[in-house]
Amino acid sequence: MPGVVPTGSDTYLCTAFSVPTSQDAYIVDFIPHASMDTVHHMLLFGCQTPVSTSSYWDCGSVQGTCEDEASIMYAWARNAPPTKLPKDVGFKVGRNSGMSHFVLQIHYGDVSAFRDHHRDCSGLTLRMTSKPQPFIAGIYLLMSVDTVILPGKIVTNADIACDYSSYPIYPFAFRTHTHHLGKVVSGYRIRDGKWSLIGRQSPQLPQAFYPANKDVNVKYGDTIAGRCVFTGEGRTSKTYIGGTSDDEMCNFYIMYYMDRKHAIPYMNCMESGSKQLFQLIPAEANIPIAV
Ligand code: IYT
Ligand code: CU
Ligand code: CU
Repeated sequence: MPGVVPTGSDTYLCTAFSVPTSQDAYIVDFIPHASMDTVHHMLLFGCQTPVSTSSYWDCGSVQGTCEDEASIMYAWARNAPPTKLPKDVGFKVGRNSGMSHFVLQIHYGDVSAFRDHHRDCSGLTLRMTSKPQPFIAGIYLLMSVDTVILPGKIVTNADIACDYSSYPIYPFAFRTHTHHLGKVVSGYRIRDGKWSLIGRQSPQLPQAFYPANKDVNVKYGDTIAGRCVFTGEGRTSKTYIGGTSDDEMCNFYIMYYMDRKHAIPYMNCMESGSKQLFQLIPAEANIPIAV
């Protein structure tokens, strides 16, 4: 951040910068620099066109990061260990890969530490190389687009599932995201009818990328599925998917690597899957995680 002074608690500020080369480049490491007393979380997005050309801007409202589709590449959250990319794995960036800019979003939580009006320069160092990496990192996003949570209803599941029909991916980290009503979010691979856990976490814990279950790869013919468990307790009206903190979201992000020969850096799944399929989801997916 270019020396910012957030003005109130829960301010979201964004800053953009362009990939400093015209050739392909690979991010092989992320080194966070964040003041623990003020920064609640940081997200790094890659895209072609940031929404602003200012040195920084307020990006608190819905998706105030990029004009085109933004892809998340890194998440840092207070009190969570930072994610490391495996050896020989890099995120491909640069003009050719549709990723000519980075947008860093910082959520400043408690701003009482700014009473002295000091300027904040929290951010990330990206370690990059022009050397092609054997494996390319990518993100598979499962998201619900149509969940409605009824007021007072104790349990509402948001189910998402898609058939996977590409080259093998090797998940190594996952991230969950909901707003206040999410209790647990789980992601699975289904192969020959058998459900294998990729990751499961409470979205009320810091929303960083956590290590995924290493033994679970995903290949052609598999199904990828996810479930978010919500509660409507404490609400007096219906809750829909949306951008404000009174709305909800159901996201399960899988960070994977793929052979560079046929790498696809971003994929997503927005289908709700069949009721029949989800009858076989392991019981753990319904068990809230205490926070
Ligand atoms: C409606 C919804 O679920 N939005 C999510 C997922 C999402 C992320 C990106 C949707 C789009 C994106 O381009 I990147 I379209 C969402 O907004 N998630 C938030 C962040 O904005 C990334 C999160 O913290 O996961
Ligand atoms: Cu935050
Ligand atoms: Cu959200």
